[in-house]
Amino acid sequence: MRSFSKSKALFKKAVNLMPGGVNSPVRAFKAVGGNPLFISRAKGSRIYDVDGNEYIDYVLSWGPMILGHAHPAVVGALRKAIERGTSFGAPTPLEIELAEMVLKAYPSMEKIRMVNSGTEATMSAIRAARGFTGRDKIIKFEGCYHGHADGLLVKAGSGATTFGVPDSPGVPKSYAKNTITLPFNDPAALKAVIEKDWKEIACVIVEPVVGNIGCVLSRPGFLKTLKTLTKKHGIVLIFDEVMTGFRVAYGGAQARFGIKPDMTCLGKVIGGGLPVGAYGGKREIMEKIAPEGPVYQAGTLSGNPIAMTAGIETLKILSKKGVYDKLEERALELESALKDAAQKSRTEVKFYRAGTMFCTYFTGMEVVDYESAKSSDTVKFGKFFKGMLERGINLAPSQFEAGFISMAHTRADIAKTARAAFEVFKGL
Ligand code: HOZ
Repeated sequence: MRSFSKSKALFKKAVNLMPGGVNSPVRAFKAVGGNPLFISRAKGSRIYDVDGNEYIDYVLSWGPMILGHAHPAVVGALRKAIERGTSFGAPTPLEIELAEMVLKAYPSMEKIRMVNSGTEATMSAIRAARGFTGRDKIIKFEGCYHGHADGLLVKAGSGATTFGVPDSPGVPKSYAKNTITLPFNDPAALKAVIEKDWKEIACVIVEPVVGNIGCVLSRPGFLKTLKTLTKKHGIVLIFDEVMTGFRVAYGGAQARFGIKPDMTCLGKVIGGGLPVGAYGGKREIMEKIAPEGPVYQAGTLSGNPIAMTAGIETLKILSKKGVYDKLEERALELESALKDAAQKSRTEVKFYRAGTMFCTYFTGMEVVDYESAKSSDTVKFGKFFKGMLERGINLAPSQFEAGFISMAHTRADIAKTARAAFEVFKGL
């Protein structure tokens, strides 16, 4: 049995200092029971808690650490960058370097603005879309989570669903009324609303793979319909690729599925583990942003040189030939191994994957939207989570989050994970 006594003692202190003892709700173990692990360090595919326990990590800081933790090239570049100063509040060549790398990988983006988080990216992109179209309403899909800005916490996934508050108190009704929510993967519902109300609709924002209710893939044709309808009615199509960007392919979901949105939001991987977000898109939309245009958006630390450095070094490695083939191969190994473990243990699970994002649901239903994701037996998930943790496998402490694989995950890691899953499945 592993000891968690130091984590427990720290959590006891933390709950008196921070709401729920954490600085972001999804970190708490509320949905699975117990208290969060306090982490002391991480390297490659491994993460270590303050009690000295080692885990194979599939959380990867909720996605950014695609190279694995503390990659030597990133750490080395960061050391040098810190020596030169940590923030200037003025332009640096690093911003240009990262912007060029991103725009080259995402041809749908002609201009980009760096911000500090995914929340900032989506909030600002929506403001730009509203400023550009002169319309107020937005469409989002049930279970998609686009950060915690007012107006987006409506039928939101991630921690909002995990903790049963998809519609957060504190969001004025007057904000929420401008957010239309529709089921994901339902082209008829989308068509009906857009055909009727398009004159009022500024944008549709979507996670092209819904990573905030696990890992929900779009049905064939759904994203294409989205593109056709938005284009026809002058509605801005925003892909929230905070999770999928540089993750499901170097060019993100838009490259993987061959759909060009009008705007894209990024975060996670482009910061290489530091706080970064970005939004961008068509020139005529981005030209509305201050100081070029009247739509205001700003940030003291935006384009921070340390964060830019981590992003640049990460993308340099990811852009090398064969990296995504290797990632895909490893992810497929995990998929086959977990499906095999489920079959051999006669456990009813559904496993979904897009590149190196994945989720295991305990349901007999195909998971295609918010409602079907919620059909998963979360009590079983909690037992699965705990059993895996006891065996040294760190998964997200919620059914409604994606798992991630990094370049540092080895065949041996996958094999160990599958053995643990078999044992846990058998005991469920
Ligand atoms: N948005 C991520 C979860 N799906 C992680 C950030 C957080 O909420 O802590």
